[in-house]
Amino acid sequence: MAFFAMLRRPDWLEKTRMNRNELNAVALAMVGNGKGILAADESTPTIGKRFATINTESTEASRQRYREMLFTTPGIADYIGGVILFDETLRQSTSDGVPFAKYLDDLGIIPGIKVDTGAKPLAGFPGETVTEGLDGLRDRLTEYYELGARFAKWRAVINIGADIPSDFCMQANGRALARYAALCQEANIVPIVEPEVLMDGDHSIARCEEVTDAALDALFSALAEHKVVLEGIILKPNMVISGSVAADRAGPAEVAAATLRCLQAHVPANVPGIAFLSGGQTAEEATEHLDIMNKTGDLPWELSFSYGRALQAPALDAWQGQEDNFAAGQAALFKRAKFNSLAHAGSFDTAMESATV
Ligand code: 5MM
Repeated sequence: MAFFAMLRRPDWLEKTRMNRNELNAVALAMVGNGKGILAADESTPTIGKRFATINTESTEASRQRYREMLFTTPGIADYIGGVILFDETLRQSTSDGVPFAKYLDDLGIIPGIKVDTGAKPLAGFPGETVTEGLDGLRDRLTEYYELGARFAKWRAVINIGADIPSDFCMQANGRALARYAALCQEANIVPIVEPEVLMDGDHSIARCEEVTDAALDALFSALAEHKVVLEGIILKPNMVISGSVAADRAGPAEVAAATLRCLQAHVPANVPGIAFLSGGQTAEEATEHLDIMNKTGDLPWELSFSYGRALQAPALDAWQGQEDNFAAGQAALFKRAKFNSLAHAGSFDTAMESATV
């Protein structure tokens, strides 16, 4: 091969819009500088379930108003670097008519979009799922970029049970995540890759670690095969934690140690950021766990948060679907965002939970 032909990168990256430096800069803007991600991408059925807990009807208007409450929280941009939106929300605007994507971008918060179409039963593998949404994804990503999205999210769901997960399920989900991530990078969109090992069940923390190990192993093998540029992704994993109804649940120090052990074994140092999901932990637990991990220091990646429930549950509870509670809902979100930002820096103290913010 001629010398200059060897110097050229004859791979697909040359033929696409992808700019690896730009992807890396976006990823770091999402989770660097003590910032994290607000996962506000509940699909219509999921937000309906959340609203049902506060006896609030889920309509296009109530969903808009709730998301407006979250995004217009004064001071939120100090702690939140990215917001994951659902398709409907990306097309909505503030009450003043400013598209949410523009509103967020003007604040310095990067808008993102959930692009998977949900976890569906994996044929032939009872109790297991594979996430769908690859068909037509290239065209959807082009449209989402035009609407302002600069990152995307895809969530795979791995269930722990008596005989599950199977290796096949983890491989199938890893490959789907990798195909999604490659398509995102082609469209100059940072992919959040989320292989969620569910907390549901009575399994031990050791079992969660074993499964998370296997899920991350399958994921990073698939990402390599699909030539995904690791500098341009964000990993959104579960923490390694006991099952939600386990008899003897591991404490915060053990959760932090097991999670770091797992991540250090599987996540290459050139991944710019890891942003945890909260997965059913209380808001307080999710903050404390993140803080302990960051207090250990000397980690190769930004270790941040991409919480849905752990950021929103207190805000939803304070709001109760009532216009009079708009500011109270914002204050509740502000508190969680600030505390998680402190935890990102390893500067949180659980005593702050009872102090006024
Ligand atoms: C916010 O919830 C997200 C969307 O869920 P559905 O697709 O079920 O509507 C969800 O993917 C979320 O981004 C992650 O699971 C993290 O949220 P938690 O609540 O686990 O922090």
